[in-house]
Amino acid sequence: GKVRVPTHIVSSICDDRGEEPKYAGVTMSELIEEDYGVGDVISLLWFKRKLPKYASKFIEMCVMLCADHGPCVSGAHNTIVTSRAGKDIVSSLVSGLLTIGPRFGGAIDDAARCFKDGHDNNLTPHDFVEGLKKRGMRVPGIGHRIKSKDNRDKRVELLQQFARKFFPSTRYLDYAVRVEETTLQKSANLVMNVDGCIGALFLDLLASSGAFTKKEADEVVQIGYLNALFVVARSIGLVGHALDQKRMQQPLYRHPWDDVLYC
Ligand code: Q5B
Repeated sequence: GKVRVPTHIVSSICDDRGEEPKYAGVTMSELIEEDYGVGDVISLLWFKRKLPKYASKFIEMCVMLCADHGPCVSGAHNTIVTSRAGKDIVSSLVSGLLTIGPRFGGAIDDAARCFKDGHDNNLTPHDFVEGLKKRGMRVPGIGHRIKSKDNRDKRVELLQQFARKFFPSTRYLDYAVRVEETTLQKSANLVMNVDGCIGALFLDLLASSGAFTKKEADEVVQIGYLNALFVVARSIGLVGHALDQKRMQQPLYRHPWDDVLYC
């Protein structure tokens, strides 16, 4: 029979060989004619499937609501400083993106892993929180620098409202809310943050949308797809900050001496 030389790359999400490229089998023409949105494109290229309308709308909401959170957060700060140092858009963007991690914007995957573990093993919220504490871990998806019990994060409220209206089940979100009730007893700023809310709601989407088998849902959580949602979203804002500095011809940034404790 025919012997094929082994390929160096195996790729399964986008085929660009025909008359028009296809995302997971969907042609560019279908994308446009059938009114696909950015959420659908993310679904096709990341999950290799079209998700129900409410699910792609939820993905789009995550992108919209996480696109920016002002100039003071770690990512925007780095981007602003880099742009003011005269660097190009890509350098300014990546210097901001590199701050995304376990403390800032990159706690979504760990929040999903932890909430899944706590919920699926029937841990009480108290045992869940204390278990992480014993392991020297903070609860991922809980806590915020400026948000608190009396100054809730509107983004979290909007995502929760949407999910309660359209998701078939919100059992993981409900568990995360019970965890939040426990952490709020410790300190007023230990609220569910946007990372925690997206992590819990994505678990609900994976478990209840009917679009994923249990094995596929477990794989998404294990591989860690969800921090990438924050990365994609915040890239929009970071590019905005880089351009904003250039538009206003801001000079090289130098931090003031009087704001440094020299010791
Ligand atoms: N403590 C977020 O901390 C922050 C605790 C905790 C148990 C916790 C912290 C944290 C987990 C990671 C996470 C996503 C670093 C945050 C985001 C996007 C953003 C950002 C923006 C945007 C804030 C004071 C005391 C200490 C700690 C204890 C704090 N968190 N204990 N579990 N989770 N969370 N990150 O206020 O006894 O004094 O030692 O790591 O989910 O990034 O807008 O800014 O859109 O850009 O700096 O929203 O919560 O407080 O570190 O001084 O801690 O609270 O152990 O206890 P803070 P710290 P003790 S959303």
